[in-house]
Amino acid sequence: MKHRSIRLAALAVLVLGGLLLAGCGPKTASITAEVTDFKFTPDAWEVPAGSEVTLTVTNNGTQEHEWVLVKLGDEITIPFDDDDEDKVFWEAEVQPGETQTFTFTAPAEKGDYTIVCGLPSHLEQGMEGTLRVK
Ligand SMILES: [Cu+2]
Repeated sequence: MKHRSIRLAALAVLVLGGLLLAGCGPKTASITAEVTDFKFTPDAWEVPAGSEVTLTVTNNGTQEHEWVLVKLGDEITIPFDDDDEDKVFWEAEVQPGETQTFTFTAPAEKGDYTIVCGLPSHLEQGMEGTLRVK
């Protein structure tokens, strides 16, 4: 009888511990983007701050495209060139006709982050979106 209650207590600790870990573990999010010449669909996404994000990008255009996450508070100056590279938080590139899945850690700071395609003239033609980190 005594052994049984010890075992039950141990089980309770395991279950509670598991619940606590699940509650405190890294959040995850999955988002998708279709890129074409020259637009993101959708052009707005939401992820939890600090989450592990799975991003699937399908390029249905005829050219290579990028999904560039710009650091909070930084503005890209058109055209996107070398002086904008240090404003990049994270970026993905996908060749035409391909679908690729990436993972990255969302910024810890909440806010609306700018998404652009950094290839010459693509931002000018409308390849811009917003990632809301909340
Ligand atoms: Cu592009």
